[in-house]
Amino acid sequence: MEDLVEALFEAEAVKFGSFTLKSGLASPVYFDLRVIVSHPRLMLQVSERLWDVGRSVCPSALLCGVPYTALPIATLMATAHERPMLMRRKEAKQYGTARMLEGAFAAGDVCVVVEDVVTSGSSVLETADVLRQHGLQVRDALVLLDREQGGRETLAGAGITLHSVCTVSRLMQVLLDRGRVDQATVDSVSAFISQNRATSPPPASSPSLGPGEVAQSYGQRARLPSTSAVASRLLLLMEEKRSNLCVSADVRTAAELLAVARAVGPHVCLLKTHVDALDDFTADLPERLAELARSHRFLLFEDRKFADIGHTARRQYQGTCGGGCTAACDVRRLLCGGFSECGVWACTAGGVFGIASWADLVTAHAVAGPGGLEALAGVGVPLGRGCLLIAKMSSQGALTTQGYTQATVAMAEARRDFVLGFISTERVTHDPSLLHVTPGVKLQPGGDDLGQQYLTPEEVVGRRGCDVMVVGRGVLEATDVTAAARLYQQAGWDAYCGRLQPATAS
Ligand code: 5BU
Repeated sequence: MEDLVEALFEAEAVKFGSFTLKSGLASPVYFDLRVIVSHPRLMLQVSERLWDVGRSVCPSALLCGVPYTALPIATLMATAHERPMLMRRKEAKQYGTARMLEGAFAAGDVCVVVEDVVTSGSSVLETADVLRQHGLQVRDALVLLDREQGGRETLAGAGITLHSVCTVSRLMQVLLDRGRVDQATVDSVSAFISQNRATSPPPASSPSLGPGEVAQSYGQRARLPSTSAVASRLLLLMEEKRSNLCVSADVRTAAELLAVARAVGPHVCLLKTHVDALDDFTADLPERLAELARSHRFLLFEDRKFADIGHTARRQYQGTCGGGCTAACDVRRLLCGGFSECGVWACTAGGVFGIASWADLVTAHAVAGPGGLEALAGVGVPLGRGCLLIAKMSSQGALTTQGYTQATVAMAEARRDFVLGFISTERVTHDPSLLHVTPGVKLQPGGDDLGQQYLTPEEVVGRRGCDVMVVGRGVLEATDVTAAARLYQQAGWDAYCGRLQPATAS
C-alpha cells in the first residue's frame, strides 16, 4: 500500500497546494484519480488492491464502477478475475433503449459499487440508487481512498458498508514517512479534513429540508390551518407522548397482537397492523385493540395498501354498517347468510376485517389513479379516518420512481381532507402539514434477505426529516419487547429534538 501511495503521488493523482473545490472551498490537497489512465501499471495496482479489499466481503457479487473514473478500474477488476460487471450510464441514451444500466442481471442479484475517492458518499449513493431501482441489492462499496469526511457514515445510514484501501490520514502518514511531504502539510490537510466534514446530505431526489418542516415542532404543525384533523390528532399525541414511534405488530395470532399492543402501547403513537396476515382474526379483535389504543393513547393503523379501482377498494375498506342499515347492507346481509345484527362490530358483509370501522389510518397506493382514492375518501372522511399514500417504498428495487412519487404527491394535494401524508423513505414535499411516515427502520442499518432495507432513526428522523418511524422486527424480535420499544422511542425522539432549532428542542 505504501508503494501505491507513493506511485499515486508521483503520477500527480495527489497534489498539495491551494485548490478551489467544486464546492468553492479552498483545499490544501487535491485528489485527481483520472490521471491514472495514463499509467497502466498504476491502474493495475489500484484495481488489484481494490480487489484484495473486496473479494472476501462480496465473493460473487457483480461489480459496478461509479462513472467515469472508476469505470476502467472496475473493468480491470472484472476482466482479471472473471467477474461480470454492470455499467451505469450518467445520462439516458436519446435513441434505442433508454437504459440507465447496461449488462446482464436479475432482480435480487448483489452488486458492489467501486469508486476512486469518497468524500460525502453522494456519488456512491447515486449509483447505488440506480442499481437498487433495477432490483439489485447493494450492501458494500469499495473505494481506493476514503477522505474521512462523513462518507462512511452516510453510506452506513443507507445500508452500505464502505471498504477502503486507504484513508487520507494513512496516505499523509506514508508520504511523511517517505519524505514526500513535510509536517506542516500533514497538519494543514488534517485541519482541513476535520473542519470540513461533510454532513450527510438529504437524498438527491428529496426536497432539501427547509425551515418549514424541520424547525417546527410536532405541536406547532398540529395547529397549522392546513393540517387535517387526523394529522393534528396524531401530531398532538406525538408531542404529548414524546413518541414518533410506530410499532409494526407483524405477528401471527390475535393473542400475540394484543400482547404486543399492551407491551408497546405506552411508547408508541401508532400501532400498525396487517390483520389479513393473522391466523385467527375475529370480529371482536378490533374492539379489543381499540380499547388498548384508548387507554395507552395511540392510533390504529392498518397497513392495507389499497390499490384497486374505486368500486373494489370501497368494498375492501368499508366494513361495519355502523347500525345505520342501508340497502347495500341488507344485500350484504343476505350474502353472508343470516348475519342479522347489523350493529355488530365489523359486520362481515363489507369484508371480514371491517377496516374503516376501527382503523384510524390506512395506506393506499396511488397506482390506480384518483378514483381509488376518491372511493376510500368517501368511506373514510365521514368516519374521521385518514390515509397515507405510498410515495416511496423501503424495499430494494421498488418501482416508486421519482415521476411516480411526484404524481402521488399531486394526488394527495387534491384530497387533503383524507390524505394526511405519505409512506416514504424520505421527505417528498416541503409542506409541514403533511406527515412522512417511514418504514424500514432499525438501530442497525442493513436489510433482510427479501429486499427490505433499514435506515437508522437518526438517518430517517434526524437527517431526512421524516416524522414517524415504523419499526417491526427491530422491536418484535427483541427478548424484551417493551424495553426495545422504549429504546426506539428514545432514539426517534432524540433524532427529532436534534433536528429542531435549539429554541424549540426539548
Ligand atoms: P420490519 O420488520 O421493520 O421490516 O417491518 C416493516 C413493516 O412496514 C412491515 O409491516 C411492512 O409491510 C411495512 N412496510 C415496509 O416495510 N416498507 C414499505 O415500503 C411499506 C410498508 Br409501504
